[in-house]
Amino acid sequence: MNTEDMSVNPAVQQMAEKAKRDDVETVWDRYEQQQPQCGFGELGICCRNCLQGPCRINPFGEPSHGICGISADGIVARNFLRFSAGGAATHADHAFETVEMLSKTAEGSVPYEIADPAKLKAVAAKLGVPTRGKSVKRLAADVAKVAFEDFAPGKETMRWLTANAPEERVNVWREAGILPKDPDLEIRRVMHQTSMGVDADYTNMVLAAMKMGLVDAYSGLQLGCDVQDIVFGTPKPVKTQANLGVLDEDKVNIIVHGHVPFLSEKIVEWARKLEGEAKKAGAKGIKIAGMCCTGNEVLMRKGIPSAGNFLAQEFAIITGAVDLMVVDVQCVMPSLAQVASCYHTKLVTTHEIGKIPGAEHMPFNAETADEDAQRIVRMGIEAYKKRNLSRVEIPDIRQEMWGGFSVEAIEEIFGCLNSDKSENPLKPLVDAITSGQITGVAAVLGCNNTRFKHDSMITRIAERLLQENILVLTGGCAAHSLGNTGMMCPEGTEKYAGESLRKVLEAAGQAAGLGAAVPPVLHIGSCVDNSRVGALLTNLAAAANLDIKDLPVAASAPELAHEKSVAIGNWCVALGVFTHIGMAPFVGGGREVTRMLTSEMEKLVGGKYYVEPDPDKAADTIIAHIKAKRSALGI
Ligand code: BF8
Ligand code: SF4
Repeated sequence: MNTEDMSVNPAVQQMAEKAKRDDVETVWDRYEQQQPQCGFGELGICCRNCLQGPCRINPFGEPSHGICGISADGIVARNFLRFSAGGAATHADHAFETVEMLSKTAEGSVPYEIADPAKLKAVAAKLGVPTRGKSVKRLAADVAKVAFEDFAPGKETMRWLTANAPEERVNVWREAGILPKDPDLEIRRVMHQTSMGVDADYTNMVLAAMKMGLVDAYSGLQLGCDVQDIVFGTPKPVKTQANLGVLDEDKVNIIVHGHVPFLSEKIVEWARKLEGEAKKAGAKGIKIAGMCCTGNEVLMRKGIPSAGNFLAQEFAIITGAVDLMVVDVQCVMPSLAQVASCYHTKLVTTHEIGKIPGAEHMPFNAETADEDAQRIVRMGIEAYKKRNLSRVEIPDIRQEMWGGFSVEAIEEIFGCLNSDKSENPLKPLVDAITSGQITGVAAVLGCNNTRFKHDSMITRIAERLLQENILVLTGGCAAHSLGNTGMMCPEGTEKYAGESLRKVLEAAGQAAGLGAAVPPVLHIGSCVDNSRVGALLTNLAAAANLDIKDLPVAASAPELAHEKSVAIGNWCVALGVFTHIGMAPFVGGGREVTRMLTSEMEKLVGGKYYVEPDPDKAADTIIAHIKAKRSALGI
């Protein structure tokens, strides 16, 4: 494949050329080896849920049913439901780990502190946990207890759900029968429901998939994000840099990659403390750069630069300048071991469920977090000594990028435009939307996927939305894409925002004392931080006295790949949001399932999926949707 067809990012293109010269196999080689990909799988009409299979349906005739008698829609819905449960399980498990950490932090048995007692109090208040007279640690223990109870049986639904979702939504979900009881029960139930000879009713299974979206959102995203903010701090605007050019030829380069920030926070801390050792080894210091969602976590709170997203991970190592890459869980390509073996790069896995043959496994324990992080940083310094300078080529491409736009930060910034400070901080944003200065709000989120030229869909859609004066929120891998283009810094406001959006962002930046315009694409963080999108929409709807489903807003995961992105998409639909995705999540072989997801759901919950692989057509439709919502409101 021509390197220009792989990515819109010139730094990745340059490294793809180097990969060819260095004779390193990359994701794009394996993509080509997989062509043509299985048509049955793509349509979602193959089943191997029992040993009589695999069964497959002929979309044009016979066989029209599996051996057990299930229909095409039944198979498609069953696969879609299991896929959604996979996503919900990853986020719920991530969040559970953060709650264990919070509980241990409260006990004082791990070397972490509560960085944000104000957030702890706010979360406690939201949950109805009494705060008065309690020490920070006592309150943290009480909040952790409520979180653990959310994973236990015996209640109508999770407290994190009722504390965060608008009451109107909770009633809609209860009515639709999709209110989840607790994550462990619901995920277990889906595995049961989708086993052979249980559910054959596609409607029942599509609704259960929506329920998985709610499990994902409230026992995964919102819970994980809240706890991480409590322990590490709620993000505030921060300026950093993006793209492979952030790697430093003169320093020990360590990349933190994966999702759960407990280890990466410690690596950042110890990299600073061990600078002296790096200098003794002949380097000018230690450079930490972030990849994927761990990258977003340390960018949002510590201003650590972004090296790249999912499809850039191999190309970072191909620079020959990465001394160590440390990973935990999710979206870590197993091929990294193979790529690292072509250079001096040390690949370290740290999680008991995320081992890779060829990588060094170094278990990370909360109790010994400091020792573990030191060991890993020192391994990076050792590896630096073996760097082969003749193999090093770092693209001279980097871009200013801002992060740190938590809901708290967004409210603080726009609240500065209020002349009466007792007004709702989002009133200026609501006013700008009502007057038409801002057409609406869209979240452009999610992964990379080899079906699309890397970052091409994400960047084009965001560019089109900004031209139409639509404020864009971003997170996950999409944030790295948009950071690289320059849409996430004040110059991006000048270059990409439509005129009336630009004026609002300039005024807000000035009022908030940022010294520059607010960027037109706001980085809300990692994928668990997508809860911030839900929270902002909830608060916007409250400030406007409307339901979320009536707001001029949309969500888009243009290059979605992971099961998590589908679980999140289901939540967006259930929230009442028009949700664009760049490809059908293996449901095309089920006509009725497709109809439910792309049309019927709207009647039930107010949101629906919209599938479109062409970025300009997708942008046209998202813009038309937002404008239609405006018309319906008479604005
Ligand atoms: O949680 S956007 S490829 S890195 S799944 Fe993965 Fe997708 Fe990237 Fe983070 Ni999110
Ligand atoms: Fe075939 Fe039914 Fe078994 Fe699936 S569950 S493999 S469709 S017999």
